[in-house]
Amino acid sequence: IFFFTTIVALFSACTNGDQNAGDGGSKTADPAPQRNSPKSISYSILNTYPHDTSSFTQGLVVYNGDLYEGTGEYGHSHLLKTDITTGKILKKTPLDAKYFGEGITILHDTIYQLTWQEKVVFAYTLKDFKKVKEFSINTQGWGITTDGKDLLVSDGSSNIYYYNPSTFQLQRTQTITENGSLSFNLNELEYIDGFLYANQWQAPYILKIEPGSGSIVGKIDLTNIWNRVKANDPAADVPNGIAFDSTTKKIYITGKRWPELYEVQLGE
Ligand code: DDQ
Ligand code: CA
Repeated sequence: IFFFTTIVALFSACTNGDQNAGDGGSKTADPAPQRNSPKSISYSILNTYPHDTSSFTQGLVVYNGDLYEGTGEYGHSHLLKTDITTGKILKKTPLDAKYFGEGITILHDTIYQLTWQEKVVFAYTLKDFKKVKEFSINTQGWGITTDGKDLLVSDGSSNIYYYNPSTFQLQRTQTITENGSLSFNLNELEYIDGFLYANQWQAPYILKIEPGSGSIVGKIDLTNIWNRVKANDPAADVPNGIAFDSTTKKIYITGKRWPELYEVQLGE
């Protein structure tokens, strides 16, 4: 029990302790959570591409056919543009060492990058990674994506925050539930065909969420691929990173310091 408690304490040092984190008051009433068990969603790997193992992947996006990645760790955080199939770095800019970079998303040729505990969000031009704006938010920053209108942000709690992209005014907060119970540790995000997908930190799952209700309707279990990655590369950390090419409809996944990026096809 002592060992277990110690491990739990170590883990929680990195989690968002404030699991019911408030957000400044504009929380909207959620509809009664649906009590439906999520379906298990299968996947198959269509292609495997190189991924830089120095990337502590915190955000992953495909935009105009290129891969964009936000990486974390103090002193190592970057914003990167890479060629999907070769993994070759096309553009790269560092964050100041006082920031731990987190999720990224791109809307209307503007790149948004969260920071973990610094509560700062950076906005850059797509073309030259020029920093054009800085916003501050009231919560930690973990994952971010867009539904084409708002920016959707996770903070490691069970909340998804909807922000206006030009002002970063909080529009609404949605709690995420699995079979009626709150689901925690929502991390890297991707909006795909009307559903929100989320890596769950330190779990092998990608959660498929119905954004309107916040209900988890499906789960992709990455246990097999994660075990294989870890067996070949002990430095590989948790699965993190989902990117969707809305033009080709291809889905890519990876993890923190994983040597590979996978193009996957989801089953029913
Ligand atoms: N997050 O991605 C889950 C939001 C943060 C992960 C942080 C794991 C590394 C911890 C390093 C500790 C430095 C204070
Ligand atoms: Ca993503």
